[in-house]
Amino acid sequence: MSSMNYAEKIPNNVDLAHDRRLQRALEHWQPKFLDWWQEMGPSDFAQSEVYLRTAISVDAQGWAHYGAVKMPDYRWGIFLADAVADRRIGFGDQAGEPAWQQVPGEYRSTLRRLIVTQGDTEPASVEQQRLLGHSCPSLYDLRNLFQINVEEGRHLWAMVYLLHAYFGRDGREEAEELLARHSGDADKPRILSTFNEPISDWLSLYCFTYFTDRDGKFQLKSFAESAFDPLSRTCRFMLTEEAHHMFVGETGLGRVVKRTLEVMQELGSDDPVRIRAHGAVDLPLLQKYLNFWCSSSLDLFGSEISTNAAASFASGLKGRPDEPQYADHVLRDSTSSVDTPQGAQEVPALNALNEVMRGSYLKDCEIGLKRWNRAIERAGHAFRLTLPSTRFRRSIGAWINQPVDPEGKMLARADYDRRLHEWIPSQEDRAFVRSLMQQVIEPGRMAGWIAPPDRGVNSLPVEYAYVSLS
Ligand code: BYC
Repeated sequence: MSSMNYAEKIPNNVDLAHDRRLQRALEHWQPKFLDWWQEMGPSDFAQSEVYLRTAISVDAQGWAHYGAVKMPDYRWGIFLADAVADRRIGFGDQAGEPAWQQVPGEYRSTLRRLIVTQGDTEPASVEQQRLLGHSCPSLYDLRNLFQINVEEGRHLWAMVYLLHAYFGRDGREEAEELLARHSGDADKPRILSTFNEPISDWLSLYCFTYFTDRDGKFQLKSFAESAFDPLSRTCRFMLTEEAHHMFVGETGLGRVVKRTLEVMQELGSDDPVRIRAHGAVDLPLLQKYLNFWCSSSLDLFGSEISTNAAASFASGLKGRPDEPQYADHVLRDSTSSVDTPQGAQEVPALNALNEVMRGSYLKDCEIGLKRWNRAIERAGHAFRLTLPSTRFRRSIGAWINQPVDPEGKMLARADYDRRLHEWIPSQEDRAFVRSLMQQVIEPGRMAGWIAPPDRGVNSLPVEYAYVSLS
C-alpha cells in the first residue's frame, strides 16, 4: 500500500493524502484487516460480485455510490460528518465550553475504552454472521447481509481511525486487538455479551439487526453528543449507514409475519404444529426469538445504577441520545427512581443514565411491534407480539440472574427454570428454524418462510440479480 493513491483506494475526508503519520499507521493495519476479512468475514463469497453501496462523501444528497463489487475489493473509507462551526459542549460539568479537537489527558483512558468497546462490536457482528450466506432466503437478502457486513467493516475503520489519529501507540495496539478478539472465542471473546452469541439462522439475523443494531443507533447517538468532536463527527456519519441495518431487521421480521399470516389463512388455522409443518414460523416461535434478542440487547446498556455512566456524562464524553431534548444538561441536582428487586431506589440522576437510554431504546423498539401487530389484527387474529420486561433474563445490572418472567413477574427459581423455554427458543425450536434455512439463489425467488420485500434496492426490481455467484 506504500505507493497508493489514498483518495482512490480509501475514500476519505480526513486529508489522508497529506497525513504521513496516519498513512503509516494504516499501512501497518490495513493488511491485517484484509487477512481478518478473509479469515473471519463472509465465508466463501470472496469472488462473487455484489451490488453494494459505498460511502464516497458526507454530502446528504449523494453520499453513496452503488455498483457491483467483490467484497475484498470494497473501498472501506473514513468519513466524518461536516464540522459544526464553534461547536460547544452540550452537557455535563463543562457545558458551554468549546468542544475538544484533541483528547484531554485526564480522559484519555476512559475515552479510549469507550471507542474500543464501540469498535469491538463492529467486526464481532461480521464474525457472528459469517456463515449466513449459505442459507440465504433470497439474493435480495444475501445482498443486504453483505451490505451490512461491509459497512460494519467500515465502522471498524471509523473507530480505528480515531485510535490511530488521536491515541498514539496505545491506539495502534488497541486497533490490532480489535482484530485479535473473536466472537465466541473461549480465550479472547468480544467485549460485550451479545456479540458472543451465535447468529446461525436468518430469523436471528433479523432480530439482531432489529434489536442489537438499534442499541448501536442509541450508543452512536450518545457519542454524537460527545465533547470530543472527532468522535461526534464520526458517529454522526455512521448513523447514516446504521439506518439501513435496522431497516433490514424491521422489514425482515415484517416479511416473516406477513408470510406466516398467509400460511395461517391458507390453512385456516393458527395451530403452530400445522404452521411449522407447512414450513413457516408460527407467531409464538417468533415471540421467543424476540424475547431472546431483546433481552440480550437490553444488557448492552449496562447496569441500572452506574458510576461509569455518571462519570462519562459529567465529563462530557457521552451524552444522552438527542441531548437537546432535555431541559437539564448537568444533572447535579436531581435524582431518579430505579426499579430493583429490592424495590424502587432513589439515586442521583447521573447514576441512572443507562436506564434513561434503555427507556428511550425500548420506545423505539415498540414501533416495529405496533406495525406487525396491526398486520396480525387486520388478518383477524387475537395474538399480539410484545417486548419482554427489562427485568427478564438479564445478565448485567440490578436484575442479574433473577427468576423473572417476560412480564416482569418474580417466580420461584424452579418454576423459572422449568418454564424458560416457553419464553426463549428451545433446542427443538432452533433445530426447526435451522431446518427452514435452505439457500435460495434464483433471482426474485424467496424461501417459503418469508414474504418478498415491497421493493428492491436503489429503485431496482426485487428480481434483480443482486449477487452474481461465481
Ligand atoms: N456485556 O457500569 P456498567 C453497535 C461492563 S452496538 C459485557 O454496568 P457502563 C453494533 C462494562 O463495560 C453499540 N460487559 O455499564 C450493533 C464495565 O466494564 P469495565 C456498542 C458489559 O460502563 C450491531 C462493567 O460491565 N457501543 O454498535 O455504564 C452490529 C460495568 O459497567 C456489558 C457501545 O456499547 C455487557 N452487556 O455501560 C454492529 C458504546 N455491559 O469498563 C455494531 C461503548 C456492561 O468496568 N460502550 N459491561 O471493565 C459503552 O458506552 C459502555 O461500555 C456500555 C456499558 C454502555 C457498554
